[in-house]
Amino acid sequence: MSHISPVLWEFLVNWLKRFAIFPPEASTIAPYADALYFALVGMTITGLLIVLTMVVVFSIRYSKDRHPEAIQMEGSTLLEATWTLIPLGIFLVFFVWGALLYFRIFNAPPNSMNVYVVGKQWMWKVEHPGGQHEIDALHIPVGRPIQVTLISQDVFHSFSIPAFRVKREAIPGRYTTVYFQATTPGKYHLFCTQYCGTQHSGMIGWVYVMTPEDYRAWAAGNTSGASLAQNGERLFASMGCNACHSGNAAARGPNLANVYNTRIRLTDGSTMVANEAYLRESILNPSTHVPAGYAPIMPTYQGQISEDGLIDLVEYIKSLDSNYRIQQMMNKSELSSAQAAPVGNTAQAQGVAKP
Ligand code: HEC
Ligand SMILES: [Cu+2]
Repeated sequence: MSHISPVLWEFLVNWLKRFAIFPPEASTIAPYADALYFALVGMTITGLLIVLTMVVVFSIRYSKDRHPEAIQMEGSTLLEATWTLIPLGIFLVFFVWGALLYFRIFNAPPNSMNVYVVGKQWMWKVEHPGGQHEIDALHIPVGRPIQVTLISQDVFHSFSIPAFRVKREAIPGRYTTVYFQATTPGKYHLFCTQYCGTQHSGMIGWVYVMTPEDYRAWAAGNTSGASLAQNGERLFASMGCNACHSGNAAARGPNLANVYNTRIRLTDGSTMVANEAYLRESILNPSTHVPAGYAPIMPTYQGQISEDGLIDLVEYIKSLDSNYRIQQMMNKSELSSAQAAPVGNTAQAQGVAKP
């Protein structure tokens, strides 16, 4: 590119960087998303050039001067089959490619760290299972799969981290999830990309990707004293849930230990996996799916528990599951063993990530 003036070149490079037309690739899926994007752009430009060339060439070659007498063609099956099957083949390649990428983006690996994000006019509230809370900021360790469980407290929002090539709707009344694994420590934009009211443009924040040792120091320095599960346990007692869910054989409600992520058989014979969404729904609308062998006597808690409270309860019920507890412990010890060897720079530990 040396034949371009160095000033112009510098300007172009800076413009591309500053205006974030092309944000950095900072997650494991970013290069894959970009590859698909460029292939689509490339295919579109190729199609455009083919059509343009034909328009120009044909309008010269078959102009009235050269061909005063029109020749009528009654169609050609071969031609039509060709221009149908070739694009069909091309589009199917993109369909399969896109679908594979989609599954990759939306199926978090089972060892992911969980983070809850509640969207509300006009901020992102982040809750870590360890009890760390933040607003318009998300601190995560590099190189670990992170699963974000999203919900909105009011209108539709959209959780977007361009550098990770990740975007997912935050919907009122329903959990959605998105997963990513950051590859480079640094500070990245977090946006709401769904117009959600007058101050929508202010619904922005930063994602801080930290080395495991910095992250551990941050997590230790920012606990609110109680984990989400501990808050949930308190709420469970104060709302009287344990009156029916005591775990005793005589209890009127099902035992909630080890229900998380298991397949529940319902009274109508169907089954459902007791994921976060199922647990939340069971608290708000217990009659919508009644487990087999139980009477629909649980009262609805609609309007009585905030989204934050529901997250606490869900985390508490999850913490009753031994597999989930083991996973949490493994996540923790993996982070701490990464910390054991080199002594981390504590100046970076407060979340002042490198640019
Ligand atoms: C009056 C007794 C009662 C109270 C109080 C009660 N539950 Fe329930 N709960 C039940 C019964 C009975 C079922 C199963 C039938 C149904 O879903 O309606 C159930 C089902 C559930 C389920 C689904 C479990 C599964 O195996 O599918 C969850 C989760 C749950 N309750 C959580 C709670 C929470 C959290 C509270 C407190 C905010 C609570 N319950 C309060 C009786 C109760
Ligand atoms: Cu928004």
